[in-house]
Amino acid sequence: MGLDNAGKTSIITVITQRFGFEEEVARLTPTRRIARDSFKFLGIEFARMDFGGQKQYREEYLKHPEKYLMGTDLLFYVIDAQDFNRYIESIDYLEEILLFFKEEQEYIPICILFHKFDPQLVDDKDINKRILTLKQALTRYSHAFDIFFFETTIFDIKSVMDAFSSGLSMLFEKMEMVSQLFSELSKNYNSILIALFDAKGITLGEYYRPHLHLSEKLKIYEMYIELHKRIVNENRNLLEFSDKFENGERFSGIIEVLNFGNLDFYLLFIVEEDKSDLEKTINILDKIEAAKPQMENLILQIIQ
Ligand SMILES: Nc1nc2c(ncn2[C@@H]2O[C@H](COP(=O)(O)OP(=O)(O)OP(=O)(O)O)[C@@H](O)[C@H]2O)c(=O)[nH]1
Ligand SMILES: [Mg+2]
Repeated sequence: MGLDNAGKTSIITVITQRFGFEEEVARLTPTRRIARDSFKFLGIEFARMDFGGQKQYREEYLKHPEKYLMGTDLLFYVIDAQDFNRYIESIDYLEEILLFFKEEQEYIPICILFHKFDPQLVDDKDINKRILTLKQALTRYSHAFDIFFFETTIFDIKSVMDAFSSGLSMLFEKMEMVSQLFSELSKNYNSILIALFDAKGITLGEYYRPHLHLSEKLKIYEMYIELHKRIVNENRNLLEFSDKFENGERFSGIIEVLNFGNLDFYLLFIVEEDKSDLEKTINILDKIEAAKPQMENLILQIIQ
């Protein structure tokens, strides 16, 4: 939910397509009423509703909230971070939505997306200050609701996928254990990243080497999307690769497909390349095989 023009439908388009979405996003027109679709995550079917944000629709939802909002498990609220003039209007709308859930005593997780936080704005003092002020104002709801903030932009697919994945993870109790496990595992290797994705690119858990630069994270994610396509097209279970960052640092990695019944998961593991001793790098990649049973066990617990 969110005001008209906030970017809700664009976000859903990015999540469902992941690549080649630019044309479709450019063609979007305001959503009329509610656009419904569904998706599967961890074998569970979710109904997703994209609430058209034009004034007449907002008024209708708020007039009969029980008709539209009852049974919601998770709310993503999208604010156009660039549209300062509408911050207050947007907060007012959110407040009314939360009032309904409060009355129903449905304290669902709320993910608030400061959207259109485009790459060139990351270091912009003005917008950062305004967003911070808004976050501070919103913390007054955090004693009743679990509120999570995200900065997103369609020009950084990962920012959108992270917000979506984190929101969904709230609905699966044991999911945070995946990242914990990866963080433990990372200590045994010179790991740059360990991540587990579902077939649609939703993150179940991840570990990134601290201080990994944003551009490096993006490079990895975009590379992953390409390699994932290759794995699917070539019907493979394993793919090894090697590449370098802009600063020249080389890395090696593998993607391994883990099957559980009809669910596929993708394990992405990237380590620093040991220039002086390539044998060592290969050993590390071999060794992660040893950690697989632990991982598989955890996945089983989550999907049960
Ligand atoms: N700069 C920038 N523009 C964006 C971003 N995401 C979406 N937009 C643009 O914002 C406009 C509105 O996007 P929509 O996704 O249609 O907005 P909406 O929230 O679905 O609007 P309603 O359906 O009317 O409620 C479009 O012109 C998009 O191209 C973003 O991350 N950055
Ligand atoms: Mg829309």
